[in-house]
Amino acid sequence: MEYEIIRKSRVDESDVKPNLPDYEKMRSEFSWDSVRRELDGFENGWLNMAHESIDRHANSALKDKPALLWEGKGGEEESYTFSELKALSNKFANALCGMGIKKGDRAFIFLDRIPELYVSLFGILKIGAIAGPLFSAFGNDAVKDRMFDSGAKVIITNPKLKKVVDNIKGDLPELKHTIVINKNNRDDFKPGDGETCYYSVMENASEEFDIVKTDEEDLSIMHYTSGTTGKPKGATHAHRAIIGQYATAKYILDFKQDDIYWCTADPGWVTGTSYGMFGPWSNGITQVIFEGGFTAKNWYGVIEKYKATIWYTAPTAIRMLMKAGDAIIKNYDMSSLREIYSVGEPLNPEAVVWSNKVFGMPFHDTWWQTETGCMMIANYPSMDVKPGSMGKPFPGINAGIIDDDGKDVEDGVEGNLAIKPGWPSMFKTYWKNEDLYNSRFKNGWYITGDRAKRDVDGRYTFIGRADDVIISSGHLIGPFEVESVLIEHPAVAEAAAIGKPDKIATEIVKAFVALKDGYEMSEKLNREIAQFARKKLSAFARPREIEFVDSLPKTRSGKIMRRLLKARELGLPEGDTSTLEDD
Ligand code: 6R9
Repeated sequence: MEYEIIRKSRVDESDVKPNLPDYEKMRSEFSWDSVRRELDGFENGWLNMAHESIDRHANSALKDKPALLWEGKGGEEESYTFSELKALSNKFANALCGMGIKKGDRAFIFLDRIPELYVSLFGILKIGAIAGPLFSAFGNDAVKDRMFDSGAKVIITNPKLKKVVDNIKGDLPELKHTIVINKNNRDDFKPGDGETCYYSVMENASEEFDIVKTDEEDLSIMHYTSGTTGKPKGATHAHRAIIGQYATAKYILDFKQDDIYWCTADPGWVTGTSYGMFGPWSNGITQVIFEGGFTAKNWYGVIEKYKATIWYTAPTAIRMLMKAGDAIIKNYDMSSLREIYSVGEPLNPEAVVWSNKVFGMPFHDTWWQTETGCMMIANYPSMDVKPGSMGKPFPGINAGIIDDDGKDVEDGVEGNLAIKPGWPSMFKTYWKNEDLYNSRFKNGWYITGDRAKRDVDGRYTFIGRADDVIISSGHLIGPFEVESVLIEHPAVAEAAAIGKPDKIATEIVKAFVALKDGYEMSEKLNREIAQFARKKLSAFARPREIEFVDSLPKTRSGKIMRRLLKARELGLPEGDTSTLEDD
């Protein structure tokens, strides 16, 4: 189905001038070297992500500007300026040094979204150690695998989550220190063997610290990403990542100094660090951190209360907001919003059209990966939005669509989405897995593992993960195309499509569908949805089977786990499920 292009107000008619007013012009003039010059590293002769994000502003006129506005699960509120974050992260850096943690050591963070998570992470970067943020919802095995693989020396956690650490520390010979943040009950923690009370060490630590003069190639942060098989792998970044994060946040998220930004992602997911810490803070922006969970009321409440101007979220959440209905939005004042963005999964065109209707602005889709470190393809505030399109490559990024031999394909033809190496945020390695890292490069391209096509106007359309693509009667079908049609049906909240082996067609499309509140699963509704899809999809792409489910299996970053649905359907081993959301 063709969606109408959403016309953005012309640059010269709006009161807020976009940082990237003219895409083509910017593309022709862009240089990463000039971006470097906007940061301190160029002059310093060393580059450190914590310096660029925090200290650079703490040493400037922005020192008393709030960097972090925190709202806790129980409605508690705290606010930290750039100079406060500098002093606290300096203290934590001193505390780590006191414990013998050194440059290159791995330090993991296993916490809810509390301010101390951010303080710890910047403290780790300041001593040149490598930060490994984990989702607080991880269980024993997920934490153990990551800590073991990375050989982490220290973990920072809270009294509740420490139980997980206690369960697994016998299997972690390299783990020497557990730092416990007993935020809600500061006097009530008696450290055991190898344990340190965060508040005691912080109290005694100095606020002065000389940041370790890291080279831009020194390692800074690692995120474990799940593959289809085997254990998750540690995609590890260097300090140079900040250059890409700073530039993309400036030109895509389009920050202005008085913006209030809210990124809904947890730092266990790369979005929660690249754009929940480094992107906004390297630009000196105030951001809201909301510890609480998702409900439509909570989220609209955060936007209203903090008068958020820029909002970065993910399709799963957007679909849940759509499911909650339009009426509830009228109870909140959303007028502060200026631009809204999405990442993590294909953004259904329906969701873009919906946002334009209810918020008066379309979600801007952005495409990138843990490995790319920063946004690669995006919709820009100055550009019209074509629902269903991921947008155009960031100036300074060369993207391509190539066939399996590594050759360019023509516009409009599906192929492998690839990026020319050399951008500053490109990952440096998979931890202790150089072969796998090398296998991601071919013919001078980094192969993303996603399939896509470039339209004649230079916009990219997502087809699917190469692993998820369905082959039916010789045709390649992207699950996203099928799913997007299904969710246009009024009863459908979310959908996932997989290929089910078939003697004649190789595979047929099977869809799993979760219904919106107020709809009952029935044979009749099943047939109705099948008919609805049949009208809008080609004969190969229409789902031959539709199964109703209460919800779809997703990762903690909200990605539908199609491979898990497929494994379950076929009775095959489920593979790595450590990121499966189970609440
Ligand atoms: C940032 C992040 C990366 C994979 C990526 C792709 C999917 C991300 C997308 C998208 C369609 C978008 N993905 N953004 N698919 N449209 N705008 O999500 O990193 O967790 O490593 O996942 O997510 O399949 O390859 P990560």
